[in-house]
Amino acid sequence: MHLYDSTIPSGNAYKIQLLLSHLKIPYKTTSLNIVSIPSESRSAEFLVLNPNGRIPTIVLDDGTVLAESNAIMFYLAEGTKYLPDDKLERARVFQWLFFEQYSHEPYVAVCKFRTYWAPGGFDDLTEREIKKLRERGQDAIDVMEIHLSGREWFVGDDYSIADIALYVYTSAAEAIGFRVEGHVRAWLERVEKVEGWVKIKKDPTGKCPS
Ligand SMILES: N[C@@H](CCC(=O)N[C@@H](CS)C(=O)NCC(=O)O)C(=O)O
Repeated sequence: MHLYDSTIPSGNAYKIQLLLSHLKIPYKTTSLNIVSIPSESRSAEFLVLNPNGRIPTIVLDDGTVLAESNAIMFYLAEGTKYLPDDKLERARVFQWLFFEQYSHEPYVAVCKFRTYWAPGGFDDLTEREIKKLRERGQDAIDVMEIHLSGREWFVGDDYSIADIALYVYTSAAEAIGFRVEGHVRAWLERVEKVEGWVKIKKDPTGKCPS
């Protein structure tokens, strides 16, 4: 398997690196410079693989290409303990994967990228747009705090790809100014104790401290 990720530590790519580590599946990596203008993920060569021009993208040994971090996790987790068999529990995993992509990642991940790497940071946004990013990101983390009250994991009694999807950017949230409270904090610590957990890759630019 071949994983296309980025030279800077992408949370969306980290989802795949984390799951592959839990599953002990070996893979090769090509890291694209997504901070360059244009991003290397927009090269003609890469657009043949993923017309959406984004990482993570995987290429299986038979040449099959798959994009979108949560779809890749779903594919890799099928038949493993990281994706439940029960119909309702699977639907609940999807509930959190869609929540992550619609209500969390567009705000928390965007704030992370702009804080550390985007040329000009937040400069091209109005005060109102910055406020919206911060408020919506905080709302998502607050929803997680409520859900985790009295629960160890997002779905059922076990760690699943729903936890991985929500972990990657939430673990970076406090350092970029979001409020992270007790239940989320305890859950972040639980995730970091799961067998096979690995730290996100180091930032070669040195801008992101994690
Ligand atoms: N919904 C996509 C988002 C992927 C995404 O936004 N990837 C970013 C890095 S985290 C990227 O490739 N940016 C480069 C670009 O847009 O040119 C997923 O979950 O995989």
